[in-house]
Amino acid sequence: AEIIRQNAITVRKAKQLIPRRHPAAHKGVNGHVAIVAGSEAYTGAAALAATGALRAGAGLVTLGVAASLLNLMQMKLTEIITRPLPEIIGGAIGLKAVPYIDELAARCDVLAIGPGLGRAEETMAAVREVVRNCEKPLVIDADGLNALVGHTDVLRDTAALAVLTPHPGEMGRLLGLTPAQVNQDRLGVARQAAHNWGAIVVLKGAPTVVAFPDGEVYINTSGNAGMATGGTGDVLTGVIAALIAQGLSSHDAAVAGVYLHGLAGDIAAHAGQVGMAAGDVAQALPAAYAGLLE
Ligand code: NPW
Ligand code: AMP
Ligand code: MG
Repeated sequence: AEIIRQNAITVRKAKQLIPRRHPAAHKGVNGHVAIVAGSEAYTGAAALAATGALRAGAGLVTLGVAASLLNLMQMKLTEIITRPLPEIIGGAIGLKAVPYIDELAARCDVLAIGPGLGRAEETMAAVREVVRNCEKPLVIDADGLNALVGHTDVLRDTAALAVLTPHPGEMGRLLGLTPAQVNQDRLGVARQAAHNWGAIVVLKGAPTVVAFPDGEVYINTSGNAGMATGGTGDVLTGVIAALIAQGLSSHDAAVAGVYLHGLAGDIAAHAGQVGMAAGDVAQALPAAYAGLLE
């Protein structure tokens, strides 16, 4: 059997990678994250992804969201810029949203797409079209990944390098495996998928594995079971996008992002693992980031 060289993502590694802020920085140099997320049932996913990006240091964050949800998101999110997108039904975006998202991505440094979008047929088609058209770094999560089931060829067709952040359920859907089968060989499964798709694969769980198309793999060492609660993955999507916006390569942003997110979870867990909420993880991000600058 092939011996796989695994790298641990240690605090030392994360400290090496985390972007330092220039004393004369302005919001422009800290990058602009575009997020396309949310639907009627899942406004929280959009809010958490946007907040994750903000709290991981993005200079600006613009959230594209179905027009009927715009006012609600404006009330929830003070610092986030909002853009209304054409929708089909139930706050789900449709194909008419594609040109608006393309234009948003063109004006931003990175596009994160997927949390809470829902699984309507036309929404899934719209996501695939956006991925095909995109020329900026991508972070694809949740229903953005569900849109790729049976269509992973779009990852080969696009000019964009994508970071995919599946949990074992989403990974299983993409590969025709059960979550248990994915978990039996997390390293091997993530590594093979990254190679086949030409994308960076962040296979979430305990522990999270990060795999690259060339076969390189990392295993995260931060995080805890308090993070096993709805919405923590949506926060991670924003975190990785924010690090790309601040100038890291998608490679380094994936590695440093999973550590930073887990460390924020560890800080939040000081108040107790049971009953921790995803918003607590987002709230702990500045302290986690500061810890990595020491
Ligand atoms: P089970 O339950 O054990 O059989 P889904 P989702 C499996 C949004 N959210 N190890 C799990 O297995 C998201 O962004 C919105 C093993 C089950 O089969 C999405 O858009 C929130 N198995 C949407 O909801 C907060 C694991 O995966 C399946 C596993 C649906 O996303 C919540 C469940 O996955 C949420 O983030 C593991 N570690 N992890 C909001 N407030 O707006 C997962 N599975 O069906 O993709 O459902 O992840 O809830
Ligand atoms: P999602 O299922 O998309 O909401 O993502 C869940 C997030 O929480 C991922 O970043 C997981 O790695 C993390 N997480 C969930 N359970 C654990 C655990 N037991 N230990 C460490 N991290 C976890
Ligand atoms: Mg998720």
